[in-house]
Amino acid sequence: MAGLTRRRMLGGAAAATGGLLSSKAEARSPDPLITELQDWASQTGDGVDATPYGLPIEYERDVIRRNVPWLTADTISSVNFTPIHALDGTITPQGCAFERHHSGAIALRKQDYRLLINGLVENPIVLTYGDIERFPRETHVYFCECAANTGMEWAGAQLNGVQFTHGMLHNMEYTGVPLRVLLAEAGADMSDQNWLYIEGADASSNGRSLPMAKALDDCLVAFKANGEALRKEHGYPVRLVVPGWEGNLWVKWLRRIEVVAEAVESREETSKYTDLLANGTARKWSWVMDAKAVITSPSPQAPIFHGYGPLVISGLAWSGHGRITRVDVSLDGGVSWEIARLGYRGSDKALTRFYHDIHWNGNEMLLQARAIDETGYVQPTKSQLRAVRGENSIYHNNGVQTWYVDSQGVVENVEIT
Ligand SMILES: Nc1nc2c(c(=O)[nH]1)N[C@H]1C(S)=C(S)[C@@H](COP(=O)(O)O)O[C@H]1N2
Ligand SMILES: [Mo]
Repeated sequence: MAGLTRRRMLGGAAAATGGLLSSKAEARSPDPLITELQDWASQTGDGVDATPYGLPIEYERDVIRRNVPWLTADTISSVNFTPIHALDGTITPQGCAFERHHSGAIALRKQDYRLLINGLVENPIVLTYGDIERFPRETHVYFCECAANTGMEWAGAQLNGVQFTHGMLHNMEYTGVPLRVLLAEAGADMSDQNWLYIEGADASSNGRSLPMAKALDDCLVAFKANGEALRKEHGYPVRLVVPGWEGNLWVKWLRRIEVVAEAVESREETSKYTDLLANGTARKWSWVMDAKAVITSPSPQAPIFHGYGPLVISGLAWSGHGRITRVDVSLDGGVSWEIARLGYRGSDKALTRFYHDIHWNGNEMLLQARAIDETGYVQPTKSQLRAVRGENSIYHNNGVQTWYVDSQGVVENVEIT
């Protein structure tokens, strides 16, 4: 892509809109949508009793979770993906936030809900849903990323859509009780070397060991997401929120917390969710999701339909280590980089939206984004990652993603070697 030229408009977005877009509008007139009376203005609309709980308008019916049928043997122990190519801002609506279950999503009534805290505690306790609502609560926005997100891309470009390459990701505003408050209620031995073994009420239980320090730091026993009850598929009525750490630790339908002196080394932290390295040994306890950014539009499912001129490049960035401080965007496959504009200041362990406004003249592009977090960590390229991790991995792929844009605006998942 050496001959690739890039033209940035000096006047920025305002100049771009004033010039090219308004002249196009003139060419379209007279426009019946402006000059003629339309049905929706000559008839009345739906009454307020038509939709007691709303769904997106039918014209948005493509903005849905999708699964990849060949990935798993059945849909019970499987995953679907958030349509991040079609969303903007940072909050993921629960209705299209990815689901990952090991034994299906269970229906558990609030009145049947119990949380047992036992093990190395002075008073083992059983809490009802109503009990949990009576402890002091907090509200925070956090991203949740499955460790397997982008996992299929270790072997090279595989899936042609950011929904599938990066959509095991959601970002919600959670309301819940800090885990440390409930541990104090049970009189837990909070020594630093202790662990918690956390289980869900579903058949898989998804048991995981959590170090005491993380439990005391920022984990939440959450019962609301984006202001409303958790959806069944996200763990109704109560789930654990483990900010910045791999999604597998975010135990849904939270049933039991046992304070233990040693990690349990369950299936989900030995046979699964460990990283097989080039030398044949496996790395365990790789909990934190390292900084990562991806361009959500344009992307294979969101090609450039509007032709040449102003183009908004947009995407998401996040880090399990804290705030995103900068996102760089490249149009030429990483040869040169420009600093993107952040939607608003990055917040701790939550998705950050970025924008990069360009004037596109039909040149082919190799689009990339890379994230930098508050620790100074810079998101690696896929080759840098493979040099350290080998090629046997499934989890924790945070390499820089490349989209090839052709002169027609069609976008494809590619990899630069
Ligand atoms: N009880 C229980 N908790 C669970 C799981 C599960 O199967 N059962 N799946 C885990 C995995 S692997 C991930 S990535 C997240 C996904 O959360 P979500 O379904 O709300 O997106 O939940 C985790 N918590
Ligand atoms: Mo996961």
